[in-house]
Amino acid sequence: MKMRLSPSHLPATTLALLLPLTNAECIRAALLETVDEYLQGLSMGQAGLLQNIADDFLNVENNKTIPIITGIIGNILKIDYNHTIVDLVSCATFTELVSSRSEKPWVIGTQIRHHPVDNTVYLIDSVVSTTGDWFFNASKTLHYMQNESWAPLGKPESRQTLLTAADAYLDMWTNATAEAAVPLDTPCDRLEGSAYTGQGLSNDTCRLNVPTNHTQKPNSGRRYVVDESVGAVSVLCVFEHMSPDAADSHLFRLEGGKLRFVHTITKMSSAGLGDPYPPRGGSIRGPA
Ligand SMILES: *[C@@H]1O[C@H](CO)[C@@H](O)[C@H](O)[C@H]1NC(C)=O
Ligand SMILES: *[C@@H]1O[C@H](CO)[C@@H](O)[C@H](O)[C@H]1NC(C)=O
Ligand SMILES: *[C@@H]1O[C@H](CO)[C@@H](O)[C@H](O)[C@H]1NC(C)=O
Ligand SMILES: *[C@@H]1O[C@H](CO)[C@@H](O)[C@H](O)[C@H]1NC(C)=O
Ligand SMILES: *[C@@H]1O[C@H](CO)[C@@H](O)[C@H](O)[C@H]1NC(C)=O
Ligand SMILES: *[C@@H]1O[C@H](CO)[C@@H](O)[C@H](O)[C@H]1NC(C)=O
Ligand SMILES: CC(=O)N[C@H]1CO[C@H](CO)[C@@H](O)[C@@H]1O
Repeated sequence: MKMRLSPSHLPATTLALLLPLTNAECIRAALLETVDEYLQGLSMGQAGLLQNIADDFLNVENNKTIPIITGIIGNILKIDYNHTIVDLVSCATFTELVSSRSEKPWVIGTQIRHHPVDNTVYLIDSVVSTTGDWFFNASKTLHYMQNESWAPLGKPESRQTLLTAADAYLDMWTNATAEAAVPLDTPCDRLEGSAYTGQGLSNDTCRLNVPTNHTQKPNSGRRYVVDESVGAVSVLCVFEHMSPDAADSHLFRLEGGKLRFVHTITKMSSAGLGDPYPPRGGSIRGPA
């Protein structure tokens, strides 16, 4: 009788050696190469520059699954600013970019997800905003984004601290005690579309205009990208408390355990986009 080799037959020490290897095979350079190809593709209006695409690849824009060639990449963008964070646990990246000088102005937040081990791309998931969206003004957004430092921290933030802060922030619409759990102390600057809460002063606060009605709809379908080294966490979700529902991107930066920057990109009028998410089922939050 043959013995089946299942994990329960492996000694614990072997398992301990195998598990970290799974994450180690998520290769930073491969993730960044895809970001580069995506940005080049947007600059040239060509999806064909994307390599290493998985068989089960999907392109999601503003919460709707659409063929990539019918989406934003069909435009030619002059990119003024791009900024990427890297999640080596979930094998994913988040890139924010501003294109203020194209035929139409754009501010875009994109999460790109890769299969571990072979690093093929299975999901490009974007919030794409333009004129008419929440506080939209690309040149103003550009001005503020360029003024901030998102450089690596001396001491990385823990994954759990980042996820807890992001969730507490996004829970403020439904939970009266969530605000107290967000490390919102000064200085903190929120760039909401192009609206800036501060003036670059040490007393800037992100408490400005936070929700006071805690019985609204939750911000659901949260998808996370976490980069401990720069203290950043990206969350894409649906703002169901807006009418109609809106596709939303929040990017948070913590310094010393406290919220320093918040960027939001909110696509108005994405009503009727009903494609199932997440397409692969289950949570894509990754291990805390
Ligand atoms: C993205 O930003 C980097 C600097 O952070 C720059 O070197 C690169 O050229 C930019 N890419 C595009 C397509 O604009
Ligand atoms: C964007 O903001 C800038 C600076 O406040 C302003 O000069 C410009 O007119 C605005 N653009 C649009 C399209 O509203
Ligand atoms: C509300 O937020 C607080 C602080 O984060 C948390 O402890 C509590 O569990 C939350 N309540 C619900 C119902 O999620
Ligand atoms: C921050 O300080 C400036 C200058 O002292 C003041 O004008 C401003 O009102 C203060 N802002 C807040 C949010 O307290
Ligand atoms: C709070 O939001 C809920 C859901 O949208 C709404 O029914 C309620 O009237 C709001 N309460 C206040 C005080 O605005
Ligand atoms: C976004 O996708 C979720 C998950 O499938 C769906 O429940 C929701 O209705 C969609 N939201 C919008 C605004 O289309
Ligand atoms: C990183 C950066 O450029 N920060 C600047 C943003 O603007 C304030 C106020 O003008 C400056 O003090 C910062 O140095």
